[in-house]
Amino acid sequence: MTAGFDPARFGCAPAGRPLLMGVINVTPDSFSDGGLHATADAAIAHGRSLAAAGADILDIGGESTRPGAAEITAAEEAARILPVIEALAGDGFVVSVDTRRARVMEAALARGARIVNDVTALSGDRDSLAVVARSGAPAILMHMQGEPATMQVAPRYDDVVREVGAFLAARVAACAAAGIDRGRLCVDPGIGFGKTVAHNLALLRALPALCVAGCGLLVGASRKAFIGKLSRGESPPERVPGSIAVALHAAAAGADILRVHDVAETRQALEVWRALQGAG
Ligand code: HH2
Repeated sequence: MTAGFDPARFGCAPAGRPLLMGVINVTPDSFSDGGLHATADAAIAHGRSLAAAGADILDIGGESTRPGAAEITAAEEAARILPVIEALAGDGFVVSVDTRRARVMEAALARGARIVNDVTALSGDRDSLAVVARSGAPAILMHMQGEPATMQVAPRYDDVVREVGAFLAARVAACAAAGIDRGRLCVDPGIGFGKTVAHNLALLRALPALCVAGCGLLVGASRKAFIGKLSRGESPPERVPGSIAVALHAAAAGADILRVHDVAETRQALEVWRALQGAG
């Protein structure tokens, strides 16, 4: 765990291992599970099963950010996720909303979401900083190069670790200037968002260098394409073992939150890893 991270600020009890954020995509087209939980009822059932499997946080998104994904309207996004957020928050689970739109953040927080997860690090909508500042909610700031529609066409950096680290530090400073203190922020290198396999590996090897003082660190590598590229070209549901390898690596490097699709499998691996560390 990083020095600045307090699970209580994110509504969670200390776990002695990274917190697990279970992914719920209420979308027809997500890369990993597109269409599987596209109705509210299916998404709510999936959220309950992730919580039963040991998720600490349920991350609910209504817009796919997979490479090449088409944008949808805020109204469409809200219609997909709000009933799901209301039901799962009503059950007492800690819910985060995965959105880049301030209007959707505001509506989600009003329906019981407690955390804002933004792949644009609160830079994609000019009202996001104010909405998060006013709400008092914690937020996750992720790095992305470009836009989902084109980000994987030709990602380019001179020094990916330095550039992603500088971006995250700058966004934390922008949050501080807007009245959002570091203790309620997590930074995230944005694995797969405008990055080649080599960029993803460089970032994962340098996780401690990407931390921003006073903030937590989140890693989301679950089922992503680079895992198949490093192995035998497996499809997203076949990338669970590789995802667990990244999760254990990130845990050892001090990650505070892991965003994963396969909660039961990751949790079992983490509990055994933790016992082997002598913390068990
Ligand atoms: N990855 C995805 C979406 N949101 N948020 C954070 N903070 N970090 C991530 O790495 C991250 C994220 C992409 O995964 P998924 O939600 O499964 O796919 P899609 O965007 O196609 O719905």
